[in-house]
Amino acid sequence: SIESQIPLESREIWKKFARKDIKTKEDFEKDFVNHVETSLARSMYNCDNLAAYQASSLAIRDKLIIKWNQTQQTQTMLDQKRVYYMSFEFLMGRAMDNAMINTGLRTPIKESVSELGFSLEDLIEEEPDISIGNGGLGRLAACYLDSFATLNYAAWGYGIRYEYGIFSQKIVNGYQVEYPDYWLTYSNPWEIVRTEIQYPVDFYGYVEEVPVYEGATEKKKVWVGGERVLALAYDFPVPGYGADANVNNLRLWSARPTHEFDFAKFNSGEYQNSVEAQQRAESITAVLYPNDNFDAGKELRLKQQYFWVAASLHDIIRRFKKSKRPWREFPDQVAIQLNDTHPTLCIPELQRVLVDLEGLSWDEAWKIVVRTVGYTNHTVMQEALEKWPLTIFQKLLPRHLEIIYDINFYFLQSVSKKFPGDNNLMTSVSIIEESNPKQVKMANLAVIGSHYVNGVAALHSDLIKLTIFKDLVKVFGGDKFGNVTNGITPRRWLKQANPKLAELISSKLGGDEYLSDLNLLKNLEKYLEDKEFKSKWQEVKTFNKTRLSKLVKDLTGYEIDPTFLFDIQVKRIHEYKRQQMNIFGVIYRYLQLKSCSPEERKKFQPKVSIFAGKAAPGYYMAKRIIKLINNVSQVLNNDPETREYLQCVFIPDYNVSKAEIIIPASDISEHISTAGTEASGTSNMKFVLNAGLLIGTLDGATVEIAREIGEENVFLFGHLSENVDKVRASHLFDVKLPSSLETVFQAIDGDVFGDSHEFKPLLDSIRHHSDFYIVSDDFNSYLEAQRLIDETFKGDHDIWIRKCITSVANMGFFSSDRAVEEYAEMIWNIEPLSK
Ligand code: F58
Repeated sequence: SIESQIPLESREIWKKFARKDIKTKEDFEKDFVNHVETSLARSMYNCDNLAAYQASSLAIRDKLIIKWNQTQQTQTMLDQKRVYYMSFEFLMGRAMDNAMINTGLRTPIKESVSELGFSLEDLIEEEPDISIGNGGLGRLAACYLDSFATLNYAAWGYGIRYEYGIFSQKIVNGYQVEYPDYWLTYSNPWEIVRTEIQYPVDFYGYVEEVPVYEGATEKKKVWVGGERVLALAYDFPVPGYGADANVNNLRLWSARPTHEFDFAKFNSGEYQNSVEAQQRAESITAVLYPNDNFDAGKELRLKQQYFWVAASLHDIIRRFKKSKRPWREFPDQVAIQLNDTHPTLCIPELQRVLVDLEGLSWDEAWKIVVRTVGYTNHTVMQEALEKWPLTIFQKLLPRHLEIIYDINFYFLQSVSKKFPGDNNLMTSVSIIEESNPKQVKMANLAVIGSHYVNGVAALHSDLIKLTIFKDLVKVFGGDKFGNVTNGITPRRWLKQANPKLAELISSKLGGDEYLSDLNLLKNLEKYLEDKEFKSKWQEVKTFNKTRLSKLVKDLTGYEIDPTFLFDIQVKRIHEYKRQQMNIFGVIYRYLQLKSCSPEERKKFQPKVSIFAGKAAPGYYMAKRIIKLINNVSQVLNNDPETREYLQCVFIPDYNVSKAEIIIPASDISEHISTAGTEASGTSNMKFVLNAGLLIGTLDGATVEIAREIGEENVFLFGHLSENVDKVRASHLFDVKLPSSLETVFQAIDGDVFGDSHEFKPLLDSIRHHSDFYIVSDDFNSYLEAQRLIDETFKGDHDIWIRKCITSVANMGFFSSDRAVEEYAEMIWNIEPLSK
């Protein structure tokens, strides 16, 4: 039973007035009006769309909170193992539509909202995205939360409540300009501040030796922090899918000044300074670092990481202690999953708490740490691996550095026993890099301090064993390393993003069950010969393309034609993702069109190339790519000779809610990274699930998509990952451009797309600086795949539609439900709670 301070005789009143769930339209309307009048202090005379969105959200949130309380009580009562998913980023997108869909209330609320004088679609548009993530990694975390709740796992997310999420992007004269994303402007109805949950977090200071107990001669080390801030908890309810589903928790930490006031300073007349120092605390959680697949190694970032890790562990340990179990049972009650290396400080922090504060022996503590922690890797790229200069570490976290040294010492001792004299191996597996300056290699620490390491797609998981963790595999054996292929939630990425397709599928499969059992999609194959079904399928695609055309018109002013082939590449802009190759392909097509007669032009499949994505503000090449795309758009869309056949647009400020409109509109989407560089990709899954086909390299999860839906349904091209090194080496000193690419470069050099100086670095990185991403080697094969797409799309359209239906039917594997179940069984050893 759960402890309560309410005396038994008082509990009847509590029960009598317990808040009732929203069941009917009337329940919702009553709550809505209540919130307008009291929570928002407005009335029917001044309730605008924003207020109506807020009142609706509050009403729905109330419902979630009731369920949230029940879920948490049940989980506490059952006292089963819990999972804590530690992610530095959660790219949640909008909450309201998702909450209505997951609770099954969308239809009645839509009616209620309309009876109350509003349109639900308008209200949804009032909600800002929760964009506290960069890209794939953060969105993956959001999909997993949806699956945890849907599948009834006792699993929480822990993260940071950044006040500024990923910057918002504007395009000015073709250039990216960044603006702050202050998403809390109108308060946030989806969060609940937990003023009762605040923990102190220390930084800096020094390490001291003190007696193990008062008067003892034996000494132990303790950390005396030099600066203290408070971590304040904000909770976000995460509803599972289904009328009776759980509501889980996402807990985000916000930094606050302590209440301790520096009276010494105050008395010496430095009131202002004293207050200012306190205020600086809040800067810790002010802003999300906008780098994607790149490590900038900044002190404030390490501060963010420790702040979040310390607060979360404190919270986890407090909950564990309530059960009064012995420490050795900690790993039976707690699983901590590190979403990349960002929360790796969990390892030395837990060791510190157990040894320094709780008095466990080093070995006892270390066993507990390793059994508790699991680590997911999301990249093989060197420049993205986190390393911290020792100097920064030493200053900010002096005791943790000592602990890391000790972990390393014991680890290397065991390595040298097993592999005596192998100094190269020791250097490679060591947590400390003996470079100048010396650095802490977080990935090595994460592997050494966890019981299992996984990659995020089959190819990627194989690659990490052969590359970055090759030597650690020698030490630990291959069984410590495995794969969990990423997945996406069909609730958001089918039902919410593509209601028309979801409805059509439901009509054939006899209900919505497939949304929580995605393998049921397989039954769609029965309708491959069903003419009416196929024509409806086409109608849905046209509807979605029209919907996107409207968005494009609103955001860019360009009018695109829904009868064109929509070719889409949306993701962070990065050289390894090769948006440059895509735009070179567009230019090649344009030059072809220009050079042929009006009659010949008619043979071309009309097509629009659509791009969107943000470049890290300091990533020069990525910004040049954006500029080139915009300049090409301007030329193409204004060329009366060719614009009936080829257009190009760059949609600004790509985010989750725009993705929900863009993805369902694709005929083809591009996943064309240099083989071996994209760990998984998840938009590839979203596009196929939304009835679009892929053009792609055999990289990341695209390999498995091809396996599941059939290679004949994917337009594959390019060198294989196992050959990339060889290909690279072959042009280390001299890159030979194929004539196709030569023609493209000539046009750019000839200022056809504006001042060529702006693009010189981009072209030079290929023709003069050894073309690391092997664009020159893959270009012709890419063009050939594009040609095949045109031919297939222009040909018998029935074949195209059958490919799409077959693809959707075989996407069951890519549900995040499957992925989360694999984690639960293989890594966390937990079962779903019975309802
Ligand atoms: C992405 N990583 C991978 N990192 O690039 C992508 O292939 C994969 O599908 C996805 O993870 C999910 O597994 C990624 O998004 C980041 O954004 C980090 C953010 C923090 C700084 C370092 C990069």
